[in-house]
Amino acid sequence: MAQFDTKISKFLSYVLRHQPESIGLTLDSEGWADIGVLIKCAEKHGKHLNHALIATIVETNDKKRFAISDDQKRIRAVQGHSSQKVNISYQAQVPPAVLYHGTATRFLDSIFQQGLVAGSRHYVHLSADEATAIKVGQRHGKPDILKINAQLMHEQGFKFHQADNGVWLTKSVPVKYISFN
Ligand code: HQG
Repeated sequence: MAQFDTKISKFLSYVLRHQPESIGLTLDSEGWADIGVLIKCAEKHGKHLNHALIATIVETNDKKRFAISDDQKRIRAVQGHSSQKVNISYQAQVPPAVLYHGTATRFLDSIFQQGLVAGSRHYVHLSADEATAIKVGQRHGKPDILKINAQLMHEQGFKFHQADNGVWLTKSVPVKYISFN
């Protein structure tokens, strides 16, 4: 992605996941924003967007972070929200037997005391493959990969969801389902 597009993608992540009110934007409970309104709100805050640019960013985004509605009128982030206005009704899905969580070495002590917690986001984010988990962990420092016994969690009643971009989501992961080697 070009540097300019990365900047816009970060701006869209910020307003569509975390702080829509920072530009006077309203998201519905499924996380959708009207694209025309988004363009106007962004313009008032010095960000020049248009429909074609938004469509390009949605299509080319490296992690497929955004989706456009079938009627082409609305946009949302597919996961990663912290905004309390949003509560996406993801379908419950059967997870793979094992999922991975990439984290930083400095968080391990706390994780093995409390389990994985969602923090400011709505869900703990898990990956189906280790390579993705390493990349996620690297964002925070020296990465370590935790293996999650998703099959047992599922059997014991924990709910899992998969966002449109493939990221697995669950509310929390107690210590007994986490292993590290
Ligand atoms: C850690 C990116 C201490 C957790 C990625 C993580 C992902 C604990 C950090 C998405 C803990 C939260 C999410 C505990 C969890 N004690 N630390 N009990 N429980 N943690 O950024 O999973 O580029 O909110 O291990 O690709 O790193 O934004 O979550 O290190 O899919 O699209 O607390 O963000 O996607 O960090 O990343 P984050 P994450 P985007």
